[in-house]
Parts: sequence; C-alpha cells; structure tokens
Amino acid sequence: MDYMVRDIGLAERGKNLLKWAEDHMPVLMEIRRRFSVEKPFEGIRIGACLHVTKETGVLVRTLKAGGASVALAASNPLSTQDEVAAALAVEGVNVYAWKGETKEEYYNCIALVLKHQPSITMDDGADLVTELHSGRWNLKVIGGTEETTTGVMRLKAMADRGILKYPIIAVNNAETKWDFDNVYGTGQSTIDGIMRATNVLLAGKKFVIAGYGHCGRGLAARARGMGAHVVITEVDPIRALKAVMDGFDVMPMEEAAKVGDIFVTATGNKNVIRKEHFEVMKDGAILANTGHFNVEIDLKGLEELRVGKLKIRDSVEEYSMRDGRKLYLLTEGRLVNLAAAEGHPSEVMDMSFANQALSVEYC
Ligand code: 9W1
Repeated sequence: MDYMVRDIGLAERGKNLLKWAEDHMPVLMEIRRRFSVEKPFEGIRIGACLHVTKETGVLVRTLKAGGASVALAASNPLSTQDEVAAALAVEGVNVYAWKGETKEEYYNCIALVLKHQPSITMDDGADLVTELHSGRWNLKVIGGTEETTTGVMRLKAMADRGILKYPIIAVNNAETKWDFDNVYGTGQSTIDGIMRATNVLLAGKKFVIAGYGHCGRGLAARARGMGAHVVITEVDPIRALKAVMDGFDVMPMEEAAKVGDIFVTATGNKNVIRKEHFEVMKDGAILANTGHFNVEIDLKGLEELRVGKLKIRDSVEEYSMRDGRKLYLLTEGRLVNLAAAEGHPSEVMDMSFANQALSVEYC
C-alpha cells in the first residue's frame, strides 16, 4: 500500500466521519449505486487534488465503486481531515495528504499523484494541472474537472495561450455548484463560524453585510432567520435595489459603520471596511470576513489605529482604540466560515461533487 498520512491509526474515526457524510449526501450515494452496477471506470486511474475532507472521501469512494483507482493529494495545506485521509488509505486509495503540510510537501504530494499516471484529473484550484504542464511529465490524459472559480480562470488563461493539453470540465460553472455553494453553503457556515468564534446572540443585533452577491444574499437570509436586523451595503445599484426589495435596510458603509454590532464582508473586493469606518464604530463591534482571503477588512489600517491588542479567545482578537472603544476581529480577517467552522455542510458538497462524479464519467 502506498500512501502518506498523519497517522493511519485515525482510520476508524475517519470511517465514522465518512459514514456521517454519506448519510447526508443522497445524490452521490444514488450515483454510487449506479456506478457499482455499470462500472464506468474499470481500469481507469484518476488523479485528484481536492480538499481531503469527509465529503471528498464520499466522492472518492463513489469513483472507486465505479471501478477507478484513485490517487489523492490535498488542494490546500490546511484543509485535510487526517482521520479521513487515514480511512481512505486503509481502503486502498493512494492518499498523500496531512493537515499542516509545508508548501514543499504540498507540491511533492501533487507530484506523487502524477506518478500514478492518471488518465483523468480532478482539481480544486488547478495546482494539479499546473504541475502536469510543468514539462516534467509526459502523460496521456483524457480529460479533467475543475471545482473552483479561481481554477477555471487559471485554466482559461492556459487555453487562451494554446497550452492546455486536454479538455477540462468547469464543474464550478454548473448552477448546481456555484449557486448552492455560495448561497446556502457560505450562508450557513458563516453564521456557524461567527457563533462558534464568539457565542454572541444574533437576535436583536444590527448585522451589517457588505456585498449582496450570492454569498451576501445567503448570509442575509440566515442572519434574518436568527432574528438579527440585517443591513446591506452594496456598490452595485441593481444589487442594492434587490436587497431593498428583499426587505433589508440598505445604506453606505459610512452610515452602517455607526450602527452595526456585527460586520461581515462578502464582496470579493479589498479594503471594504477601512479606517474611516473603524473610527465611528460602536464599542464592542465584531468584524468578520467571508469574501476574499484576508483582504476585505483593512488590517493595516486597524493596526495603525489600535493602542492595544489582545487575543481574548480562539479566533477573536480585541483591538483597543485610543478613545477606549474595543473592536473584535474574528480569525484575523481570514474566511470565518473555514477558520472558525467546518466549511460547507455535506448536503451542499453533495451537489458539487455529484457534478464532479458525472463529469468524470463523461470524460
Ligand atoms: N471542500 N469538502 C476547511 C475549503 C479552504 C476547508 C477550505 C469543502 C468540503 C470552501 C471548499 C476547517 C473543509 C474545507 C473543512 C474545513 C474551501 C479553501 C468545503 C468550502 C472551499 C481555500 N476553500 N469548501 N467540505 N478549507 O467546505 O471539500 O474546515
């Protein structure tokens, strides 16, 4: 058996996690039943670079049920569930992934997947395909899949330059992927992250959401459901109008900054909440991001304004202002739904990964 995981002894716990996920992924399980009979992947090697989570495990088991052999590396050095990696390794998947791998180890694991000479690739961010095109590999690949917006953009750029060697299905672009991921996945997991990080009551709070795209819309619906007064800030006039029609208060951040108890950015832009906003916020305001990496809240500006800083509990940093006010930043401005919660629930990943399974079958 060929694998590299944190601790193979975690396999039993991983099996339970996988069973729990399977019970919440009915679409993949239906596909698995068909694959088990039709065996579409008999003799096919699949190379995958995906978040090694219980949901991905259910996908991998489904591909195996269809006759495939699967080699799997992580698509992010921090997202691996070591229990799941161990369980899959025991079942004969060539897993090369552990939580907290270094950048070097990360790319080494991807190379180990390519050593299995896959004829189909599955990617989440296009790192596998990028390595495959590095010139070090000479593989015959039928086709591949890509899970994310970023990955699709990278692949489109390669295709435009005429260097992409084989067709790749943009799973991301399926409506049953991005529309459900962003609205229901991010909506719920962001609330979950804020609650786990702070345990604050949401009912009665002024909950300011920057951005009324799919993520903002999903989050707004959930925050309202928790009894919060939801305020939207939005630079796009049509989206702003939609927020008004959906019954939310809409105002510029200059105004929202003065009244908000909890702020969440979901725009995709940089420095959405800045110095001029921090300066007028209420004492005790909570700041979180669920948009793009850690750039939506101006962390440099916040650092410049603070006179003191204290990690008051996991995922919460208290910034003291000159006038005595305190602002609370969650997960250092990183994605609160990943850093303080568990990412998308299995039911949401079920829809994305059903697209993945069927795309591989199409290839
Ligand atoms: N993907 N199974 C963190 C997740 C990191 C992560 C990331 C998901 C899933 C957005 C995929 C701490 C799972 C993943 C659990 C977790 C993602 C980055 C999933 C949500 C996307 C950069 N992107 N995703 N479950 N980490 O939830 O595969 O808990």
